[in-house]
Amino acid sequence: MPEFIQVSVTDHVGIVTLNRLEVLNALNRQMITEIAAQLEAFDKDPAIRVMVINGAGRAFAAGADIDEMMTETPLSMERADPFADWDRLRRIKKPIIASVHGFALGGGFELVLHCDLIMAAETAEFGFPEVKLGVMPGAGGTQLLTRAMGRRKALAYILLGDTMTAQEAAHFGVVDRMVAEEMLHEETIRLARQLTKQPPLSVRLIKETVLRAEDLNLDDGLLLERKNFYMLFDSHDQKEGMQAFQEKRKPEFKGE
Ligand code: CO8
Repeated sequence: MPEFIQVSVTDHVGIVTLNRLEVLNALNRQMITEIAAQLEAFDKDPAIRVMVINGAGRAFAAGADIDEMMTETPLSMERADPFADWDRLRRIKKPIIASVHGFALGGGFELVLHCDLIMAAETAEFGFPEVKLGVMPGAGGTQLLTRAMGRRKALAYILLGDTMTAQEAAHFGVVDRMVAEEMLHEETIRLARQLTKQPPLSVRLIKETVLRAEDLNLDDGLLLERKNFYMLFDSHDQKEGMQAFQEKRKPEFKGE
């Protein structure tokens, strides 16, 4: 049984809730291991089509656990390899929605940036305060924020350690949707349900192809897109989707 997260399932949506209320869901190593293991389990489960990560209490997550981190040395981290679990997050094939209220700082913001869609309450605050602790982001913040908002704006936020409001994050395209806090859960589930109705194989291959677009040159990216496009013509859902169009009815996708 996981100690620092809660797990629930509703209508093909797997939900991971960060749950260390006394430290604003600060992420210790075990918690990241628990998150990675649960997302992998959802990824393998054919009944789950979309995942959500949210936070219990008054924050999403106020960063990595500073108490746990403060006695680390380069060698202790090299041996324990705390980022191996973060690498597992990047290999999840189904879409993940971050549903954020309150603080999403440091490692908490990095967890958000590992997700595919970001839904934010108006109260959400994002930032990388690591510079104020004499360190810097370490779980992908420099790379992922730069890809999300561009080099200059990302650099200013990370150098100064300033907090970004939900409104600013929405304006810069870092979050996809902003809603009133009292509507956050409902709107997140509504978005997740919308995704569960899409053909699952298309959804997985779209995620793979779009994520690779950031790393591949155009020729290789187009080649990957074409191969994945071809592959879908071997699926039930392609036949069903196109047949339903001709018969003027709603398709019933099976993920096959
Ligand atoms: N780690 C440990 N404890 C924390 C953390 C944290 N990141 N954030 C908050 N807490 C604890 C506080 O110490 C406090 O505990 P206590 O009640 O025992 O004093 C409790 O949570 C509540 O916090 P506050 O009383 O401070 O609440 P406020 O509303 O006054 O302030 C803030 C909220 C502004 C979020 C404030 O708590 C804060 O500044 N927190 C630290 C934020 C921060 O610096 N985050 C970055 C951490 S470094 C990081 O994330 C590096 C990631 C690299 C990847 C690592 C992978 C291994």
